[in-house]
Amino acid sequence: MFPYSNDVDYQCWLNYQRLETPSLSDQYKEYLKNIVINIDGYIIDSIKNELYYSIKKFFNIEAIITNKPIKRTFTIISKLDGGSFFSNTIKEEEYTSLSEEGFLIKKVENSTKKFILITAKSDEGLLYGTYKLIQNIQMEKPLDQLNLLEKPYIPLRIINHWDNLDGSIERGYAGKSIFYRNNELVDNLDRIRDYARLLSSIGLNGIVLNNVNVKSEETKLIAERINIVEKLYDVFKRYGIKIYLSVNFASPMIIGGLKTADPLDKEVRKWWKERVDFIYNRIPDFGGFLVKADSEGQPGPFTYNRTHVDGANMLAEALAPHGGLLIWRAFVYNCYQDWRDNETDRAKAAYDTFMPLDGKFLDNVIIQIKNGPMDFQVREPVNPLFGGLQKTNQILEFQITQEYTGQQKHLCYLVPQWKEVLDFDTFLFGEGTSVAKIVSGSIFNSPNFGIAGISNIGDEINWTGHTLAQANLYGFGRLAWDPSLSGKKIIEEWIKCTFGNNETVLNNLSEMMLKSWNIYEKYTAPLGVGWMVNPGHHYGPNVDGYEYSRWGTYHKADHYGIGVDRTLKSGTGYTAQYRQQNFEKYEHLDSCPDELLLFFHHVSYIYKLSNNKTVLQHIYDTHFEGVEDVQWLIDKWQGLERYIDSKRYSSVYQRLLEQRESAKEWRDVINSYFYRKTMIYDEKRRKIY
Ligand code: GCV
Repeated sequence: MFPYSNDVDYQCWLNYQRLETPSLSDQYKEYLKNIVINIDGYIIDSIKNELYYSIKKFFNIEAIITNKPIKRTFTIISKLDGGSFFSNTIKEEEYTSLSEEGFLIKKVENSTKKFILITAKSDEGLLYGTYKLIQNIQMEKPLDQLNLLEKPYIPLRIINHWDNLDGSIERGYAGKSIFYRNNELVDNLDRIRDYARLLSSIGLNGIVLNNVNVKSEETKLIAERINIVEKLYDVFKRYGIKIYLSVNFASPMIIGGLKTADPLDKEVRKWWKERVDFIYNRIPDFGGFLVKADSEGQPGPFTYNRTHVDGANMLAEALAPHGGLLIWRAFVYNCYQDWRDNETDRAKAAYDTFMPLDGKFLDNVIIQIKNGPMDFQVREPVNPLFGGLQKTNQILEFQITQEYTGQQKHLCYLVPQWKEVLDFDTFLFGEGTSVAKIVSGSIFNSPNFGIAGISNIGDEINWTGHTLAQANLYGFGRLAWDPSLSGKKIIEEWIKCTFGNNETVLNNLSEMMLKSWNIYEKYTAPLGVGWMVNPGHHYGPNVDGYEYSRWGTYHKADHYGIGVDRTLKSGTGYTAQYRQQNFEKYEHLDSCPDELLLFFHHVSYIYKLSNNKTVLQHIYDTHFEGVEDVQWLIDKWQGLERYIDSKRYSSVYQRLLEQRESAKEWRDVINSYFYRKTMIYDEKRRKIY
């Protein structure tokens, strides 16, 4: 029986603490003593285990699980078609509005019995409903209000792992892989099972098991090392999570002995078909492939003068008979490109590559698009492919792992950033075509749309290194399920389930979390310009550190001004990739939002922002404020010392101290760089090092 470790930090939001209100605890307990489950299956077994375990932890009782009620009061988990006994308690409209993965939770009372009902059309729906009921208990929601109908807004909700078989994780900041060690699967799979529990408790339904940069050992996962995948499949399927693999486009050459990987070559096509048949023979519910092609050294169809359509469709054809999906990343750019002509612009690459291909991909191909046009910077505009593509399935890709946002040493709750992306109006089909709406697939009438997040977990006992970074994993799942949830609502849920229902903790911590992205932004690269990090590992300040800057600094700072002119009028023309309303907004200085000013425009340091401050004074001020704000975070956290167990308290505290030192370094490096460039004093005459 789980969990693999009893450490409270390990349990994350599933730590099932005793309720603080005894009367409510008694009410719930009455219903949960007898659990009625009248169906079988491996997902159903997971439901039974989770209920049994949580009830034991919440109430210190052993629930009796039966297939018929043995008491007058009970909780029943049953499919919608599960018999007449409760069917007249469900209204017609409830029945029709439940989707395949949705669920209904109700409290029912009549003269002979009282029960909580969890019902759904699928086992997955029942599992999600079970976690919801458990969450309601943990959040001490009154039992009387128990009447919930939920369904996910976005069909594909996938976590991506950049784990390698040797146990390393690309851009991982919380230890090694929980899956692999020394080119083998780890021996004990219990921790992986607990990870599956965490993922399905927030409604995720897919996982990519290996890094998109696929090296030779990982290439064998679709051949002689398939047993590793099979074992992982056996864990994840029990939690309704489909598995996907990243594949190397040159696999036919690396492991197939062919002389080419040309997607139009007959032998290559046959080879992939046989590989896919082989996989489905072993893993009947296999989700499909994820491919990074022609990007950062990965092979792709360009080698053979073929297009991304040729490459993606070839793989999709092999997967289609099995219902598999081919997810192809739009993160395609030439990192060696010479941008001195002022038109060449990395930000334009994804749109330039994929827009001409719109409508040419097969139905089971999905283009996975990073939230911004560059690479997960602290602030970027929304990728214009959202709002561009009209006839192509799309997945939105977020980075949960904090590569550019403090590497889980800094506190940076990313949900507010993701919300801005999801709420962004692309104007694709007129006003109101938000990114969330696009990736829900509803306007395209297709289930092959979704959201993906690069995982932030590793084998550190608390999964994410920084305890508070658990909230990013939690928030990613919750937003994927329901993008209309606010950052505040999500963080409050997370705090209650992770730390309990104490008011002071809830207030202080939610304020800290909600401000943290903004604080991080203040002391790092200003006004949306991005980068300014050390090359390679991407931690800490380095104003000219962009690794592909052989053609000049990325931010184009000189003595007079800073920023990248991406306007149509005088710059790279990137602004023209947006629909008219957004084009107008970004093209013109007076309408461009301050926070993205330097992403879109090159301006003088004395250019005035909307608050009447000059760009330079803004840089100075925000960098001083950023450090002060980190001190504020520390003070707030110190105010919680007596409410939080010492282990979690002190590990977060240590990281906040590290954040303060790093923020000071950022402040000093950035401010002195711009002071030396401009020789313009800080108006407040603060000391600039
Ligand atoms: C997996 C960025 C990261 C790389 C990552 C790449 C990608 O460039 O620095 O580590 O590679 O994005 O998303 O493919």
